[in-house]
Amino acid sequence: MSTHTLDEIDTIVTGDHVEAYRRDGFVRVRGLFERRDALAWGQAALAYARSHRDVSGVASIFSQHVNAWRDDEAVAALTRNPRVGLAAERLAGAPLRLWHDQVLIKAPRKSAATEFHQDQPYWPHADSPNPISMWIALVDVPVERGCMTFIPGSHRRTDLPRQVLSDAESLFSYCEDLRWEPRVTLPLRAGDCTFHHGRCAHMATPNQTDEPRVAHVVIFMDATTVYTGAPHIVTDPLGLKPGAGFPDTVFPPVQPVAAGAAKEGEA
Ligand SMILES: O=C(O)CCC(=O)C(=O)O
Repeated sequence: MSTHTLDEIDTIVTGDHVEAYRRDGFVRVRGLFERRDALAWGQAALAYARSHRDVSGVASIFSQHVNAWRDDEAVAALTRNPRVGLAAERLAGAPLRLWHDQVLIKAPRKSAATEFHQDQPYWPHADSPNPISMWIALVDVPVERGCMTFIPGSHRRTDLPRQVLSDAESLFSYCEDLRWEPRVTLPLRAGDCTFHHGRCAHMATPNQTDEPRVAHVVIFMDATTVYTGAPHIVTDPLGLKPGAGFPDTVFPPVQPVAAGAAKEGEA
């Protein structure tokens, strides 16, 4: 895999990125991974998706494979890559733990838009003010293939109920003001990524091309997040107690690593 060291996180995820993320609730980071590595992970993600059940319930929008890192070594090498957690913590400015990962594929030509929504209302989390998702392009993702669009500043709307990502009106029915805010659409090359806060409203365009859109999303929550007991595909089988923290085995904390202490592949 690539030759970047962890020292380079501070040069890849710059102070400007941190400022933009905290102001807008999202940011694009170019070249977090080498293109050839991202494309190889794309092949691994497609192979994983072919042999595992789609849990999305919205196959016309995307297929979704949750917690792939737990049973696929190649996917785990991306989800658990030290650069991913370090970049997320640098942007969030708080200690984090993994919530889950997901392979999201929009099928060629026949996928619909993922409509505007915030993520956090879907999750059984309390006391988690800094949730952050890394959405990494494992193929080139121009606008025509299903890249992400964000509403700057919408992460401050922490009062909204769960919105339906198959309904273009859902978010705006709860918050008409957001309809009139600017929208920022961010095409990505393979190896680029966007980070977004769990309350930042976002959508993704349909895939109108002949190639699948392959994205890998790694989602973090505050290390101190508490389980609410609300239903969720990730926590339902685990028998967690409402009010308890999340166990490290399934939701590992981002490991603090001293600058220069580890190189790629050594974590
Ligand atoms: O990739 C998509 O279509 C939507 C992704 C999304 O909603 C997310 O990562 O939170």
